[in-house]
Amino acid sequence: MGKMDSLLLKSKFRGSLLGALMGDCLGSAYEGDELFSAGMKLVIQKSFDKLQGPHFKAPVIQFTDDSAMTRAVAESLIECTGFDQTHMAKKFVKSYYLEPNRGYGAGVTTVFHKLRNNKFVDVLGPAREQFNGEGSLGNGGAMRVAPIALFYYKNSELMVDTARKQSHITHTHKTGVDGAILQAIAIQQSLLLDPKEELDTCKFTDNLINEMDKIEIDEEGLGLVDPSPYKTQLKLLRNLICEDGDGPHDEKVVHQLGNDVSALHSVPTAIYCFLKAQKPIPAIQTENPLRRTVQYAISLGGDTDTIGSMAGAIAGAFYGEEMIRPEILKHCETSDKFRELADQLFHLATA
Ligand code: F2R
Ligand code: MG
Ligand code: MG
Repeated sequence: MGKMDSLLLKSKFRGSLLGALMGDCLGSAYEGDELFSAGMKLVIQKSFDKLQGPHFKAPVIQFTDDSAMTRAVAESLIECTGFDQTHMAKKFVKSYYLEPNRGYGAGVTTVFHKLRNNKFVDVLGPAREQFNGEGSLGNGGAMRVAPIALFYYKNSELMVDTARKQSHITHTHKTGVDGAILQAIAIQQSLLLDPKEELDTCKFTDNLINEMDKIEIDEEGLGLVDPSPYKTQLKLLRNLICEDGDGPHDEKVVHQLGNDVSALHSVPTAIYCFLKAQKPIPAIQTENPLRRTVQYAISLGGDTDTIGSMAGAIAGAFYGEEMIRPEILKHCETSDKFRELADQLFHLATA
């Protein structure tokens, strides 16, 4: 694609943040449940249909930690006109103490307490101490990374470096950090593609594999059993996407890619959901590929809000805001704020 039309790019910025919000809000009710039965998938289908219906006056669905932290990342980038690790750490802590009941990870709250107690003198120490010094391998660094992918979309090196540094505030385990980097690269790739052209899912995956090849280097000599676990997962993903017919059963997808709270077993799953939803999925009745992405992600069970949010961020960056149904979005808390943040990021990133 040549130089992208500015209106399309603006719509893609909005699509990515609103897609992330939508996945989080709609997935939150199901978080922690097993992979769903056919009956439960029908319940989810009906729930989405109802939300999309014109006259449904349901209460607005609240967002969780995924969106609270995404908002904090976006606000910090905007207020500092770029990345400032201490500023972002303060944003996370402030956001947490204002609304501690947003369903934060059990471990990450310890980081917030320690950061507040050390008055941000040591911004990276608390995260390093997590899980007996192993660091968190949770998907918290990945679930909030969309604003960084957007802000630095023109400079891949800076984007990767910033995705890494923002993770380090709470997550230091290599797979927690590399998951955030992979999610950022997937959003950037989607942002730069033309949604009017058919997406080459194999090429999309191969590009991710090539990028992770540069990232997954065991620089610290950790002697890992699998030194490139994301490449391994992405190769599994590629095989799943290429299966004939209606594709693999959901059980196989969950078994191979995972659906849990670890970054390694959720980021590739979110990417798979986006790629799979390029085509109709028999159990999911909608013509809208963005809704299909989010609904499919949630139907896999497990960490539904986070996988839904990450898949929504990638899909929204590809399709743009036009593919997000306003009837659904009006049921998601603070969507106006997320649109405003996307516009501010767009202006800064394209200035
Ligand atoms: N916390 C949740 N869901 C729990 C239920 C919420 C419920 N609906 C409610 O409202 O109360 N979801 C959120 O947490 C995930 C992101 O977590 P994050 O930010 O990565 O946090 P943390 O605590 O660092 O890691 C999460 C868990 O992963 C396990 N873990 C991490 N590193 C580990 C290690 N090195 N060894 C062993 N276990 C490790 C721990 O169980 C952590 O608590 C998202 O799903 C978000 O939606
Ligand atoms: Mg959550
Ligand atoms: Mg979650």
